[in-house]
Amino acid sequence: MKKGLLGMMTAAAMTAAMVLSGCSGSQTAATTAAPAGETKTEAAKTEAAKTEAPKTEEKKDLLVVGFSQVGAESDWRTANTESMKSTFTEANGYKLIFDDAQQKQENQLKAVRNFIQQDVDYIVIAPVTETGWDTVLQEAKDAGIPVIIVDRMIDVSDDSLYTAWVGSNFLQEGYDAVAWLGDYLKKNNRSDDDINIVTLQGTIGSSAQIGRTDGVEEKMKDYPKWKMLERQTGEFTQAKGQEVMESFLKTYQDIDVVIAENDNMAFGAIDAIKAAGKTCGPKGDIIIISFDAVAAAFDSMIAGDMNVSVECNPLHGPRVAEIIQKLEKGESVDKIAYVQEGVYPADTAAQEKPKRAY
Ligand code: GYE
Repeated sequence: MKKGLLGMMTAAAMTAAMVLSGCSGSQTAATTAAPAGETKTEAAKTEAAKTEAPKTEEKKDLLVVGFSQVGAESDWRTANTESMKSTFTEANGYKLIFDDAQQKQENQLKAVRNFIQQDVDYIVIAPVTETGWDTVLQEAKDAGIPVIIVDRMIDVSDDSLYTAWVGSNFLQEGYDAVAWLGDYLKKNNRSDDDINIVTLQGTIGSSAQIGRTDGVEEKMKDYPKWKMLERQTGEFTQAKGQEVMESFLKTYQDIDVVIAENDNMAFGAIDAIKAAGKTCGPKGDIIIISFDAVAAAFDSMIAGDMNVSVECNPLHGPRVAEIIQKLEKGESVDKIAYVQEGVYPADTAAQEKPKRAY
């Protein structure tokens, strides 16, 4: 762990220093600056580090990042974890302390407090839910440790409790799903039909659930013939998605569309539909709309089971690293940064699949 002058400052002095420097919370900005009188070129420095610096010195220079991850509930999450782990490596100048919260916010709060105790350089959180963060983030702020939020958002009373957020526009994803369905029904001359929809929601209270549910609900108002029969959470997992879909199929005889708020729940729903002797996908009875667009969703579309997946990009490792590097240099960073995403219908799947990175 790197400690310098700033690491010894009191929290109040630290806040004052950050305000004065216009830096949005880098604890270590000053500690990485070259000492006065340093004249070596970058290349010479690298060379010197290779030959002269003892191993322990190199270790000392690593930026310590504590990352509290949601869990391992989906393919998206696996890709996200992989992106973070392959970015925050010792070779790249980091020591990553990774914590899997197993989808429980209480575990995240413990992890963050642990990071504070270990006096890490940065805390990165992929939050399970939006609310409940004020107290622990105040503790991080008091300790002078910058917090970066990734993927889902947080809802805090004071925005200065985190330095930056990067992730997806989940509301837009919900809008995109409705726009796709409207077009699809039109192309299939079903615009005047009554359309019955069920939704498998993600973890209740997570931004990905809130945005996708609200986005669909808002835009559905333009389609008076569409009816949302029921929404229930499948916790973003395949097993729970299957279980909830089984119960939907028992309750409702005439489901036209399933909206699964992630691919893994859609896979579970597809299994349930097949087990009930029904069909789905472009040639089947039930339309499957999903979110994430992970590799397995493309396989499902190619197999003819899924109709569309609205992209949600999990490759946040390099994005978070870029934020940290800017903070290290004392540069300002965007408080909120959305990632650009697309919509992948089944008829594009075979062509797109080879280009996918996750
Ligand atoms: O859609 C889902 C994962 O927060 C965007 O979490 C993420 C969501 C993603 O479990 O598959």
